[in-house]
Amino acid sequence: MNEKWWKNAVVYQIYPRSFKDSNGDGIGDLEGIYEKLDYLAELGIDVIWMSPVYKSPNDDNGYDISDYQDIMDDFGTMDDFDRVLKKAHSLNIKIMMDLVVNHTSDEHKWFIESKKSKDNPYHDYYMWADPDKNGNPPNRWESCFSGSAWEYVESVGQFYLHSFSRKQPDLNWDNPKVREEVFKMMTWWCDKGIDGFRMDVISMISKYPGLPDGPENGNGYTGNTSCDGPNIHKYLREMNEKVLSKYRLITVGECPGVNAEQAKKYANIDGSELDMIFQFEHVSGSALKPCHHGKWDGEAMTMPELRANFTKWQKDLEGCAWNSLFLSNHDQPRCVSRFGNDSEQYRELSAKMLATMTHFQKGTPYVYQGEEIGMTNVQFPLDEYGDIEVRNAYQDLVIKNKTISEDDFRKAVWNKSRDNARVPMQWDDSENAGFTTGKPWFRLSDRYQEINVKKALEKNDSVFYYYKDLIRLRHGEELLTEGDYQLLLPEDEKIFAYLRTSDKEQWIVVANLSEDTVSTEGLAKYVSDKEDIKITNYKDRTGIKADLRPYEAFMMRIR
Ligand code: TEU
Ligand code: CA
Repeated sequence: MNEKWWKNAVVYQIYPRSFKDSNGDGIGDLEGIYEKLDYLAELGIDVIWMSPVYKSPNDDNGYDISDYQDIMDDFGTMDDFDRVLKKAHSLNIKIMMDLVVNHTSDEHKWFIESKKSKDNPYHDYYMWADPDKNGNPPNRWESCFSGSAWEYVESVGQFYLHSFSRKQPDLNWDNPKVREEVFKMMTWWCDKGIDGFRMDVISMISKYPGLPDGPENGNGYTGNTSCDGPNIHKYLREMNEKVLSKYRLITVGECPGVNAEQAKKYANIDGSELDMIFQFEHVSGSALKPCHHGKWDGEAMTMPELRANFTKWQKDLEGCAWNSLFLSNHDQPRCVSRFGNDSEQYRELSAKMLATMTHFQKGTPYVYQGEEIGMTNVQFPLDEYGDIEVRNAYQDLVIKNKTISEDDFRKAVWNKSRDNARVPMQWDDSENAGFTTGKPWFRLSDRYQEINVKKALEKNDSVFYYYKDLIRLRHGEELLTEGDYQLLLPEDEKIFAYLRTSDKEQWIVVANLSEDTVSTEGLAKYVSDKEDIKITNYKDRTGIKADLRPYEAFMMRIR
């Protein structure tokens, strides 16, 4: 297996809490994942990115870890994890763990010690700061979950930094002991046989000395004050040298606040840091209809903006770094609702179209649980949303500062909340969509009788089988891994078309991101007598010429 095996791999993200419950407590668990590994093998994916299953008080659904080397009771035991790992490997599926080391839970033993006193040996494991002369925090930093990023602790007379919830204190990566503890823990997991790490907000681990303020209306990611700090590459190179380079892993850094130029370092093809990163420009909304209240209002990028952003990352990283390709994850609304059309008429067509335009770019594609069956956003009553990001934003924006009405906030939550992705997986049309025999921890979508795995497996032109084809093509075609990317029709308002070219062949990918029928005359010069259709979401498509119908997409060999 070549050392960069992940270049033609497809990764499937599991959010364990919402994937499959095996014991009727309404919460997804490791045994549930074990039960569904054959389903994932059928889909053809190569790697599972498993969102955190470690011990955690669940303030941020497991992204607040209190013991990195033990399993949260809700999810089962370490034996359960070992069984999942063993069966996954027997099915030639690798496991990528979620590494959350920008912060721990405040219930981690390190923090319990750290907050005891200034001279406790663990005190400098975290980011503490003295109050200013008026007793206020050292800067204006905001938490990504609303409010100040600083919490005062009487016992030490200092504030500690929490870029996220107050139960998620930021680790002090400038302390070599912290780095040593993290690398030791990573090694322990690698020696167990896991195959990689997705690194949570890894671009935030190096803070600027003196903790300078970002722009006036900053929040946890704004400016460089909390992202892409001065020692980030030193620490990632150290991690690579002491851990990553010793194993055959796949690594992806979650990098809010990192642009394409900066990404070249994080995802450098020289293998000195990480294999790839998640960038967030394409899911940060339209510059034409921007957000005014954190993430909550604003609109998705227009198609021209989206196409320009994808193309920028394709061209900028070409030859020097590697892209991840994603439209969904556990923090984002469902892509078919956000970028496609989740009506009964167009949901499947647009889900397939979005997957086509994404999967055939140059990079490693990521599929989020439920995306492969076209799961959609939901619209629940506001009090059913439990995610800390929503709860805190509601208090901050609606109750405290009254900058957005409850009605507008509800609509914003329906469009943009992370909960859209955390609605339980829809396995069949039985009660609770076959997710649990108990009371589900979070409400099911009202559409699970229409949208579920059982139905998808019984329908030979379902979104599931389309994804299975995409993955088969990704595996089988060297051109999709290494071929050059070239955007076509840069000015077109509705068509996203690009070429993938190797020295032997040339393929064209065409997607109509609109509900309109549009002409392909702009592609006339690519019509060839060698047209060989590879995949299409309309069965009767045979060549480039015919108009594109609503949400039509295809990929074709043209040379
Ligand atoms: O997310 C960081 C991050 O960028 C998210 O805050 C995301 O941009 C935002 O929620 C979108 O509204 C990581 C994890 O993926 C997220 O689940 C955790 O809550 C967060 O870090 C803290 O660990
Ligand atoms: Ca369970």
